[in-house]
Parts: sequence; C-alpha cells; structure tokens
Amino acid sequence: RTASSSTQGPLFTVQSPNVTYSDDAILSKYVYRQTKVTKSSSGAYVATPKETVYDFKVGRKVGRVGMMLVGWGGNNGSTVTAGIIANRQGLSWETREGKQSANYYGSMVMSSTVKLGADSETGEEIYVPFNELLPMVNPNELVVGGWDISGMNIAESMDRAGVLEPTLKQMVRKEMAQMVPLPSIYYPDFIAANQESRADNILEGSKACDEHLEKIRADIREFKSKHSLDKIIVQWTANTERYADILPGVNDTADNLLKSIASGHSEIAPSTIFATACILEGAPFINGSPQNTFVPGVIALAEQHQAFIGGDDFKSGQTKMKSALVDFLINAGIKVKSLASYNHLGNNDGKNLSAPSQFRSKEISKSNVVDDMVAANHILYEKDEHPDHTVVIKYMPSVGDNKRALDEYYAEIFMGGHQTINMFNICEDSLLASPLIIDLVLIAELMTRVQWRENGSEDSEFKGFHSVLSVLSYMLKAPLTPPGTPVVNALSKQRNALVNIFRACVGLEPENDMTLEHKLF
Ligand code: NAI
Ligand code: DG6
Repeated sequence: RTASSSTQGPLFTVQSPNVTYSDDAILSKYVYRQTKVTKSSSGAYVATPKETVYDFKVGRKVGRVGMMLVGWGGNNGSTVTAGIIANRQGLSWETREGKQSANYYGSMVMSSTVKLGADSETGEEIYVPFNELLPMVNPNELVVGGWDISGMNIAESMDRAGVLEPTLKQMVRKEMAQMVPLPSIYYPDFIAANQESRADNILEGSKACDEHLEKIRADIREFKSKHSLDKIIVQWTANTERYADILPGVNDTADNLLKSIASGHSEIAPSTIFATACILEGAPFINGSPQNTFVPGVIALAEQHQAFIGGDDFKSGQTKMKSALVDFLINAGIKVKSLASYNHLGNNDGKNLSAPSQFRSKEISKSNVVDDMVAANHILYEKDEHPDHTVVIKYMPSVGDNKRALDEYYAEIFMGGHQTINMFNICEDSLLASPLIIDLVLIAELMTRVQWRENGSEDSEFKGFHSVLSVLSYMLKAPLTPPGTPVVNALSKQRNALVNIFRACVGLEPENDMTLEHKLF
C-alpha cells in the first residue's frame, strides 16, 4: 500500500528513543554495521562485524531554492523548465492520444516509493513516496535561471528543441518567453566547431580569466538576491566539452588552478570556471556532461571550501539499462563477454558529439560503467579481465531528440552455451534527462542540510558529508567519488545507498528484503 501525504506535516514520524524531532531538525542516533575482513595465516578470510555509532542531523527548513542551469537554452534546459512550469500550474493538454497531465515520471525522488515497513496488524507492506523520507524541496517551487551562449529566450529554445507537444508549448510560452539566459563563457576550443553559429550571447574573451570567474560569481549572487533565495544549486547541462589535459602546475592543485585562471591558461575549460565560481560562492555544482570538469585542482578547492560538487554525465537510458542488466546477469552467474552499444540521434547534443574530441569524452563515460560489477565476480572473470565493450554514436538530424539506442549483450552460459540479448530503445532523450536534473537538485539541496558526527559524542561538532557528493551516483554515468574511494555503477546498489542513508537519518535500519516474518513460523 502506498501512503500519500494528505496530512499537515510529515507523512510519517519515527517512534524511537534514538530519534528526536524539533522544529528545526531531525536528530537520529544510528548504529552503522559493517563487516571487516582480514586474511588469516591459512589464507582463509575472517569476517568480523563492526559497529560505529553516528549522530545524524537533518535541517527541516528547506527555504527558497534556485536552480541555475548552464546551457539553459538547450534541449534539457528548456524541457525541464517547461516541465516544472507545467507541474506548478497543474496543466493538462491535448495530444493525439488524448489528454495528458503534467507529471514527474522518471524522477526517482518524485515518482518512486520506498518501503517504510509492514503494518503492525496485517503485515501488509507500507510504501511512502521517496520524497517523504526526509524534508525535500518541492520542484514546483524551484526558481529557475541560468546561462547560455545562445541568446534565445527559453520559449524559442523550447521550439528549437522540438521535444514537447505544441499544445503544451502554447500553455507555457508566455512565461518562458520572459526567461532569457545570461551571457556565458565561450572558449571555442572546448566544444565542437559546429556550435559556433549559436554562440551569440557570450562574454568577451576566449580564454580563462578572473573577469569571467568574477562575472559568474556575481551572476549567482545577483540571482540569489533578486529572488530572495536561501540557496542556489548550479548544474552543467551545456554542450559536452573535450577533456582538459591534467598538467602539473596548471590544474593539479587548488592554488595552481586559481593562478591558471588568473593568467589565462588555455587548458581551463568553461565548465571548470563555472565549478570554481560555484565553489567560491558555496553553491553546489553538478556536472551533467561527461568531460573532466573536476580536474584535481577543482576537487581540492571544493574540499578546502567544504563546497559540494557532483558528477559526471546524466545516466538516462542506455547506460541506466546497462548498469541494471549487467548487474543482473553477473549476479545470476552469467558471464557477459561483450557489450555493443550503438546510438543515433538528431538533436544538438548529437551534432556536438559528432566531433571526435567531444565524442571521446562521451565514449569514456559510457564505457567504464560495468567495471565494479565485473571486478566483484572472480568466479566469472580473472583479475583485470573485462568484457569487450564498444560505444558508437552517430548524428542523424531527422530523428531529432528521439534517440535510437541499440545494444547487444553477448554472454556465456552453462557448459559453453551462449545467450545474446538485443535491446532497441527509442525515446525522447531530454524527457529522460530532465527528471534527473530535478533529482540531482533535490538531493544535492537536501545534502546541504544533512550533518553527522561520530561516536554519539555530544561535545564534537556536526559536519557535512564529503564535498564530492557520491550519493548522486544513481543519476550519473561516471560517478565522481571522494579521492581514493571506490566507484559504484551498479544501479541497485546506488539506489540502496541513497535510500538507506536517508533511512539512517531518521533512525531506521537499512531496507533488507529478508521478510523473516513470512518465512519463520
Ligand atoms: P543541447 O545541445 O540541446 O544543449 C546544450 C546547450 O548548452 C545549448 O543551448 C548550448 O548553446 C549551450 N552551451 C554550450 N556551451 C555553453 C557554455 N559554455 N555556457 C553556457 N551554455 C553553453 O544539449 P542537451 O541535449 O540539452 O544535453 C546537454 C548536455 O547533457 C550534453 O552535454 C549531453 O551530452 C548531456 N547529456 C544529455 C543526456 C540526455 O539524455 N539528454 C543524458 C546525458 C548527458
Ligand atoms: C548519445 O549517446 C548522446 C548522449 O548524450 C546520450 O544521449 C546521453 O549521454 C544519454 O546516454 P545514456 O547512455 O545514459 O542513455
């Protein structure tokens, strides 16, 4: 049964000596249980349970939140903006299949549920909306703004994108025509040459400089004060850039990065300037594209300022399937031997990716997405053995945003047999990506209100999570994790981590599917 919020206040409260609610915060004392493993002299493993007590504190006051998008005038930017307006106004519109109402399908936060527990009398499982686990921003209340190198207003951008129904566009057009992107940074060397014709809304100068950094910082501050916002989350949904070279003395440390921006070094990408500006303004910054925006100097700067960063590259369709299907196959004891992923698309993203160095950024992020699943099974795979994996992307203008993705999974089964699974996925790319943009903002915002301290020590200070928000991994193809920590790509593990961290914040045990109550009589 799914419970929904018709009551004033939270849909559920936790009754436990370890959980306290005040007007401002939810406090929980939580026992984190791990299993530590050592190897004995005989070579056998010894597994020892370990418990650590944490206090979690979640601020209950969400406040007014702004979402600023870099690449606001793109397919994703204009589509997510229209979607938020349509939801805010509760719009319905005619389509050739009948009446359609605004929804947040594809947003895990808004449209999925989490098991809270089982009814104390009937044993029936009770599910609550994901966004009721902890106090979260309502996306309808997000104030949206941003930058684009193309000066079109967002209504015109929505037309250019060719994603939404004309009937819906008519209903949101007036409001969106008032939305005009701020001029942005354009360093032609970083995106495909075929983008030049739309770059009519740009700041003067074609390489890094302090003026650009300061202008973006000022834009963030002005947007915040103009709309009386408590906080702003910035997201890169602009064109995929080429990789930047990591150069000692240039972008390897926080100091070197700032010096290189000031001296106009040519290896500093626009996205890195945006990330730096956000860190210095204390605005969480998320990279929805595959390039290496987060060079080591950016990560170090974020750590220094205790600012949040997250990335890289929205995990929308093909890769999401891959990180679910390969996880399933390998966990079923089936040896995936090769993955062949082909796609063609006709939107501006596809056009930009038709240039080799921008394609290369995407190829990298689409290729390393099953490594953790392979490494976890040493029965099927030798050390350092990997399935063959190829990724092809072709630009096919006629299909517009309706991306076609074909995948072949070729696997070895019992006694040398073979299983070949073919998948053909067609969908509007931007309608898959837009809900991810919302989830990333909602979760990043929440993380600015989550604090912890170890050992239940009343004296020690609460602090935030690590600057690199790996809890965002579910929405991202190439999850950025704190330096030296493992990357998790497996979709179910990524979701479990989120759900269980949120449960811990209200003092609930991780969700396990043991249901012993139905098995032990
Ligand atoms: P798009 O090409 O329609 O939009 C990108 C926008 O960024 C354009 O309006 C462009 O003018 C603008 N832009 C380029 N450089 C800029 C800069 N320096 N500053 C400000 N604006 C700039 O692309 P779309 O489809 O919206 O995708 C955006 C990004 O998200 C791409 O990098 C794409 O690879 C990535 N992505 C998209 C997914 C999807 O399913 N749609 C999934 C995963 C990633
Ligand atoms: C074609 O691969 C273009 C890309 O921008 C993708 O559409 C995007 O990265 C989504 O990829 P995936 O693998 O998550 O569907």
